[in-house]
Amino acid sequence: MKIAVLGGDGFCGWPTSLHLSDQGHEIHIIDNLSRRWIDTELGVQSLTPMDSIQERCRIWKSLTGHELNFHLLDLATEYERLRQWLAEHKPDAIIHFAEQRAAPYSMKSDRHKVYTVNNNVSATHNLLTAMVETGIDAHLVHLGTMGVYGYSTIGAAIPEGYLPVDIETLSGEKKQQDILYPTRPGSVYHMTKSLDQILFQFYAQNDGVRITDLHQGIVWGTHTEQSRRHEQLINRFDYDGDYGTVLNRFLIQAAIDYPLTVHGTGGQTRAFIHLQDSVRCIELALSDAPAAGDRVKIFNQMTETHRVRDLAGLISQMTGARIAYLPNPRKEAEENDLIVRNDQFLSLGLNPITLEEGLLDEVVGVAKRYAHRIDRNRVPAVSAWTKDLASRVETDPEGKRLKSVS
Ligand code: NAD
Ligand code: USQ
Repeated sequence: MKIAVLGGDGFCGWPTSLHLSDQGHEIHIIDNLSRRWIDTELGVQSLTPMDSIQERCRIWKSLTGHELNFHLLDLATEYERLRQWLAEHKPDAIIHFAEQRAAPYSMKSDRHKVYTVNNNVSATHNLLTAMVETGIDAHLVHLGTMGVYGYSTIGAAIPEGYLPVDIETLSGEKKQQDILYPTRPGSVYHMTKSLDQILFQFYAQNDGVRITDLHQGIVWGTHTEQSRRHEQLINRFDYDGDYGTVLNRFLIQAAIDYPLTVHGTGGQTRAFIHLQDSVRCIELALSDAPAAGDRVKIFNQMTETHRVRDLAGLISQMTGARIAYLPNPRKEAEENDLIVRNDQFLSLGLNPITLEEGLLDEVVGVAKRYAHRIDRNRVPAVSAWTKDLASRVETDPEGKRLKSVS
């Protein structure tokens, strides 16, 4: 297949491009490199030294003979170029990773809120309307988030996208209808993914665009089978307070003897998936495309759920790291249960990699190797969800909070 990977320079997009290229697909990476600019804005860098996208593509070609084509294009602001690109290249499938994906970054200031909404919603809408306008028949696979559901299950499992509801008609009859699971985003970033869902519903119904939306949990790990093949193919790894996600953050914190930064009681339960499974799920989703006129196919792309404090406990046991319970900069439930259905990927043959010490060790190993690249001042999560919470943010978990380290 000819596959366009939008956002293919990012943490999930790069290993997905390698994985699909390895299988013989023709890959076109489209990216505006905004994530690299955001690193500059925040004064941070990936824990792992990332080469330019052009250099990474060159290394892959010299190792495998497979071409990775890179196109510098902003999906949100360069609509005409996007439409022309689609008309010229006519991909069979499009994988859409190209959004601003950090909840803390999206809540930093009004400017960051505006940027995140403009970027994410325009990127998705530009893509959909350009697909219709050019008449290409590509299968669109979008990376959404578990966070569109919120994280409370009221004791029932979260279904894969749709909730069957009984509606009583005027004549008193009960009619069943599937509706999109009620959305309850917890940040401006998560809100953009909820808006994406409505865009997808409309274009699938109105224009027969074939769409799969993957509601993904938190991705952890750093290597995949392909990225291990050469040190210059190494993946991005974010550890800072805005872009670092919880499990990967705890692992690097343990590696540099920084207290594990648990927000609040750590009673938040979240869904997780290893990066290797994430790329495999995308391959499986590509092989199971909906037909024109079908409703959007929604998969829950996660393999297990964990409570934040249990993860901290596990890593502390493994490494001897101290745990700091910090005031939570986010507005979120202190404690929640989370039960999630993921039957569709299991039935397509996904054999989940679960949290094992071996794999956790591997990330700690990567962190130790590149520890000299870590700026400890960039570890605290300082982006607060409200002005009130901002006044309680802990900027120095290493110093001030040592009292509350257990
Ligand atoms: P990332 O920030 O590492 O990568 C996103 C890429 O998209 C970057 O290379 C960026 O430059 C590019 N991009 C952003 N806006 C663009 C635009 N307007 N035009 C062109 N390129 C643009 O993020 P990631 O961790 O790889 O996440 C990829 C997708 O998966 C996101 O949509 C995210 O919401 C979703 N997701 C990620 C996780 C996770 O834990 N990382 C979990 C669930 C879902
Ligand atoms: N947390 C801590 N300590 C930290 C960092 C986070 O306790 O140092 C807590 C947060 O308060 C939150 C939980 O861990 O309760 C998860 O935070 P996160 O930053 O790992 O994940 P989140 O903000 O939800 O976002 C990440 C990705 C996003 C993706 C989402 C999937 O950045 O792109 O959509 O995970 S999900 O969480 O399933 O919605």
